[in-house]
Amino acid sequence: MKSPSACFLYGILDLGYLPPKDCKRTAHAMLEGGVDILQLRAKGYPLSTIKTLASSLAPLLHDIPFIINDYPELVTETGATGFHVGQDDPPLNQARALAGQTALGGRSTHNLAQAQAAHAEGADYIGFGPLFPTPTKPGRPAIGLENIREVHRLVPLPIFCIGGIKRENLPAIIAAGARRIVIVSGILQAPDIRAYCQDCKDLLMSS
Ligand code: TZP
Ligand code: MG
Repeated sequence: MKSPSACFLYGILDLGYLPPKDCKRTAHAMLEGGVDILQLRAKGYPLSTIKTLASSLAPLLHDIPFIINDYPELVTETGATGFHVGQDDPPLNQARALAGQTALGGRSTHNLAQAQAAHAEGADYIGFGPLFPTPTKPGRPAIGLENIREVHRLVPLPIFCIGGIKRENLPAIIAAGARRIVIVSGILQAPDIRAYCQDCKDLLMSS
């Protein structure tokens, strides 16, 4: 299994953008395009649907970490690798008690203090953003690019910048100090998902 530090392009199967029936096909295209770590994000879906879907996706991923958003209690029974939680969710150690001690745990952060706190509580990686306003996370204020370099200086974890990142603005985000990124809508709305991921991965790896 790849460790988060070996991951640069983080993709999300977000059921706000695709139905459950399209997840396998989309996951394949993302993996072919070089996505290193994949999350299932299923806001508003019943737990039973998320469990069934996650269980069907986990075997496809082999050495790619498979992360379930919001539900650490589903990690073990679905064969996922880990979980991702937000600022309003319980401490990592509580989530790990549900997910199993070897589960990867990620935390969303929106500023430097939250990023440092996530490191202190034992997160395996963090999300940092949203850099730009995004319809994928409505109402969440954008934090801009100013703190990207500083968060990398302060926090010795894999840091995945997120929010409004597209292939088109990726060079500017890399120039601002980002090394790892999450893209949701840019990938899921691309006419050729494999090629889109490949282009983004190439930009990340050549920086
Ligand atoms: N957390 C912060 S921004 C965001 C999440 C889940 C959504 C990012 O989605 P997109 O479509 O890549 O802007
Ligand atoms: Mg959450």
